[in-house]
Amino acid sequence: MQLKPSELVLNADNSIYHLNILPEDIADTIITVGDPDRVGEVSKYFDTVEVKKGKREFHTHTGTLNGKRISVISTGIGTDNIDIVLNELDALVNINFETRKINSEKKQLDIIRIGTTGAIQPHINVGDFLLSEHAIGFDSLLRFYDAKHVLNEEVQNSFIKHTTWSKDKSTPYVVSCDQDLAATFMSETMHKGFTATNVGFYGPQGRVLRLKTEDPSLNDKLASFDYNGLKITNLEMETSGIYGLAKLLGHRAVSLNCILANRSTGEFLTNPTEATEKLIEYALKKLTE
Ligand code: R1P
Repeated sequence: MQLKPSELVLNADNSIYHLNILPEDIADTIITVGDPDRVGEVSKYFDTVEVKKGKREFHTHTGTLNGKRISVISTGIGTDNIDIVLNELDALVNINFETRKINSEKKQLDIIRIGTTGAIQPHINVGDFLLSEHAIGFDSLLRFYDAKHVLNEEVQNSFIKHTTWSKDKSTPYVVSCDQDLAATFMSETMHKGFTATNVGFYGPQGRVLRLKTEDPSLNDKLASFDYNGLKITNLEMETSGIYGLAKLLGHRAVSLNCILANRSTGEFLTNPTEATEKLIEYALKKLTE
C-alpha cells in the first residue's frame, strides 16, 4: 500500500514533516531530551557531529562518540509531541520515502530518554537518578492506537480502584521499558522506578497556584498506591508515550530521569543544570563503554 501525501507528510527535500530530517540523518541509537537547549549539552561530548538540523521544538544532532553513531533529538514537552517524534523516527527507518511503502524488513531503534522529573517518595533525593522500569500514562495517547496487547490492565485496574479515578479523565494505562536496554544503564546509584506521566505540569501534577484541582489528594493517592510492592516513584510528562509507541512499533526504549524536585518534601534542586549534566555524562558513558 502506498501512503498518501496527506498521511506520510514530507517536505520538499523529502525530509519528514516535523523533524525536518532525512533517513540518513539519524543513527540507530537515539537520545531524546525535552529541552531543545539540552541537545547541544549532549552533542558537545561527541567526537564528531555530522548533522545539525531542526524545526519548531524538534532539534537533531547526529555524531559519533567512541566510534558509536548517536543522534540526540529534542521532543519538547508532552506525549502529544512524543506521538510526532516516535512516529516520524519510525517512518525514517521503516518506510521508503521514494515509493511511500513500508519496508518488508523492519529496523529496530534504541531510544533513550534523558529527562528531568519530580519524585513523590520521600526516600528519593533531589539530584538522584531514576530509571523508569514501568510508566503509567494519564495522557490518552495510547488509547488512540490498537494497543491493548502492550498494556498491563491488572495494574491499571488496581490503580483506578485505589485512586477512585474519575471517569471524566482518560483511563490510565501501564507500559514498561525494554529490560535489555535498561540493563545497560543500571548501577547501584540508579533508582528503579514506576513513573507517572502527566498531561500537564500544574493541576495534573497536583500543583496549586490559583486553581483548585479536581482531586486535592491525588499525589497522596499516587504515593500510597502499592501493587505487590510496585510503587509510583516520580512524575514527568513523556515516558508512557515513549514506552507505549516504542513497543507498538518494535523499538527498544528506556527513560532515565534526573530528580529535580521532591514533591513530598517540597525541595527543588538549586542547580538543576549541573545535575542534568551529570545524568548526560552517566548515560553517554554507559552507552559507549
Ligand atoms: C516539565 O518542566 C518538563 O520537564 C520534564 C517533564 O517531563 C517535562 O517535559 O522533562 P524534560 O526536562 O526532559 O523536558
